[in-house]
Amino acid sequence: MGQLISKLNTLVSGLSRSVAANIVMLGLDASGKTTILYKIKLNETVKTIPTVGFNVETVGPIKGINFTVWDIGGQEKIRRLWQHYLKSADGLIYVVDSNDKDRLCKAREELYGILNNENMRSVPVVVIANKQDLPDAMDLSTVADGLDLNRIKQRQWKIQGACAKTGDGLFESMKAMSDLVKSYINKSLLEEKRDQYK
Ligand code: G3D
Ligand code: MG
Repeated sequence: MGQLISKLNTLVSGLSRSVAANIVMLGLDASGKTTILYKIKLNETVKTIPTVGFNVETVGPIKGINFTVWDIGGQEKIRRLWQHYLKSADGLIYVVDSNDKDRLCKAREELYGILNNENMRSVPVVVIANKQDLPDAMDLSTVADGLDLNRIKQRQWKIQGACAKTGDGLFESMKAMSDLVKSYINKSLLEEKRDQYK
């Protein structure tokens, strides 16, 4: 028993130094995923073209964690390919265009389609309510209600408002993801180890 606890402690203290995590960033087309990725990576607002496959970048926005962020195209015809990227996900960033009231319902359907995927088990989610700069943007509680976030029970989630063009709210989004992912990875590894020692 003592040996088990000391091994678990080593594991946890190792993890608290630095974590590498696979983050999948999804959301309907034009919600702002690619703009977010390159704002974090380069701190530049890039001219985007609709992403057909995926963009992938390793970013270290928060000390102690490196994210490999998969920004996957959101157009209807390629949405069914999303699941291939979910297998190794440690966290989901789900981007919503807060100005697109007409498709909030569609965004909700797609979100639960992803969360119900068997590979997503209890992976944590950060919802970025993007485009808060636009005058008619829905506020956070309207987006949260529209996505029915309170029905999410067996995973941790957070919603954060942002404007990808200026970068407002992106640090906070990454910080939230980093906190949730660290606790998710620690918990998964501890459970794995516990099973081994049973
Ligand atoms: P996607 O990768 O999710 O498909 P993009 O989305 O990053 O390609 O962005 C789609 C459009 O939304 C782009 O405009 C982009 O500039 C714009 N956009 C992204 N984030 C914001 C934001 O926070 N505020 C505003 N006002 N616009 C944003 P274009 O005109 O190039 O199609
Ligand atoms: Mg894109």
